[in-house]
Amino acid sequence: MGEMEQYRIPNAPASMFYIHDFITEEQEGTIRQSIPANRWVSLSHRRLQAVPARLTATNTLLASPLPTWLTVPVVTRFNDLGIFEGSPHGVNHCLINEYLPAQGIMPHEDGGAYHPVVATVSLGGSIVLDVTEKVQDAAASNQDGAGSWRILQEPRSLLVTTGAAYNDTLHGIADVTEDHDLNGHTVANWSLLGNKQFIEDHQGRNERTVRISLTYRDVKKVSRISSKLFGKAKG
Ligand SMILES: O=C(O)CCC(=O)C(=O)O
Repeated sequence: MGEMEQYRIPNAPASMFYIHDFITEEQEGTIRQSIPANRWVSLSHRRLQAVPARLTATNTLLASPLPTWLTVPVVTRFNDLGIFEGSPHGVNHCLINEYLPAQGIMPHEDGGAYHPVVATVSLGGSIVLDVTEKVQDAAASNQDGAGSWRILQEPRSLLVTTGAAYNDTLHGIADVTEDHDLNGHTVANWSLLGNKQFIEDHQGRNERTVRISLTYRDVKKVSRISSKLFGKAKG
């Protein structure tokens, strides 16, 4: 991942990387139009689709290739940058989340079902991801004293989370209509943003609009059964 070093977020847990304008507006539009309208699963606070499928109860992926609109150009560029270098299968799964204003996701970790690299491409509006150190002391009932960082994810950007950032932190998105107090002191990836002027012009505020995230991962446990059943096995 040598080329990635320039994108490392300096004030965040090791190792998080941020690339603004990872895809073009045209590519963003093409991906948004390709998301199937009839595959959304609605949760109480957002809707999502798992591609190619949800994991089974034993966190196994029934193998099936990702559609081209999810892999070109995004996964091709991951490969050029070595983002999933050393992962067992490379990218084999993508979770698509859609957030309306005032929708978010509770602090959580992605856990052991995946190789510890997650690469998130953002489409639509900007959003703040809150990253918090996991409290190690089992007796502690809250996150008091834990380190926390705010990552601003702009449209068309890429955020890569790996290493200790993957293993030792929780991430979540507040269910607000506006993120505020955004500046060089409060946003860990401020120096890497594509358009900090926009935030400055809005007095450090980001008004939420519809945002879609594509979170690419490598699921560790893969079953080839579905590929064989549907005649897609490559050997
Ligand atoms: O939408 C995002 O950027 C975060 C998604 C997420 O945390 C997840 O899918 O586990």
